[in-house]
Amino acid sequence: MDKAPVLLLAPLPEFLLQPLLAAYECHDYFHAKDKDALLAGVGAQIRGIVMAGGSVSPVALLERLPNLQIISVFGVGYDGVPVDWCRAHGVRVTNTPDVLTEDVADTASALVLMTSRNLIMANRFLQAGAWLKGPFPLAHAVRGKLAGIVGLGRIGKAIAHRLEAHGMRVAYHGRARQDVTWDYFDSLLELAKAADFLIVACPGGAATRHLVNVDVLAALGAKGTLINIARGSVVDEAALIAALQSGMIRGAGLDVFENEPQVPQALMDCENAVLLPHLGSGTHETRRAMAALVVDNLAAHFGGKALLTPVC
Ligand code: 8YV
Repeated sequence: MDKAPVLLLAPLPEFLLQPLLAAYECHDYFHAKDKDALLAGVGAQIRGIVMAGGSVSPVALLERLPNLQIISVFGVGYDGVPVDWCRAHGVRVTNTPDVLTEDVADTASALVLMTSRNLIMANRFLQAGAWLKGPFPLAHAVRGKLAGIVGLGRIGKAIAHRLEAHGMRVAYHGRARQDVTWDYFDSLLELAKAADFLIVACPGGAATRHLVNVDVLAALGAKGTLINIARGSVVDEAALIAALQSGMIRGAGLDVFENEPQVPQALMDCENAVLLPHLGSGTHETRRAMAALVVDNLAAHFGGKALLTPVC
């Protein structure tokens, strides 16, 4: 049987690439020098796309793939996919939910601890030999503090449980109140005012772009720390840098950025920010489970079976 032609929009790990190469005629759009020539050559045959959570498949690209049937996202976030367009054009979309929830929540809770206890600075302090001259300055406890979670989905809930285990109080903001015991704030500004840690765990995309703006940061105030493990687009990064520089907020712990992998030097220069290279789901175990979902969803689709994790 002929292998279905598939377009790869992102660099993929070997454990995903190998099964894809075995089952499909893969065309590496991400690394292609002449992307236009690649599309002119094979665009009309392409039946599937594989992309990462942080990558984009713009309508202008999809319009050049008249036989596209499925987009399989190697990630839970599909804000890079024009889902309405896909629905209207009968293109199915899949992602990799659940398997990464615990790792991403671990990363959020690590960022809370790293920022509150100043652990990165403490590590640098020791390595620089400063301990020999005196003790490291005192930090802040998390116990009793309020974690305000923005977006109480699967990942938000997993973060809430972890932070409760650290003795924190939890409240949340989202589109709707949920059947949970944590306090609901229908106003993000009010949640930011109350919170010691404002933790962004909502989807990215147009609907949440710059949801955390200068007003929210001002409400979070000097007692507050912003944590973002969701998408850089949710936070106005320029406003955040200004807030960190001026002391408007106490600190930030970020795994995601507006223009990854570019991180503004001004942000890197902020000593009150802990910055990670989008590693929330980055463990051997989780990335392999995500890869298996990508492969299994594609196999289900091309085998005429129901998708395991359909978005649409
Ligand atoms: C990954 C992500 O970094 O799941 C997502 O939405 O952004 C991350 O888990 C990415 O998709 C893997 O390349």
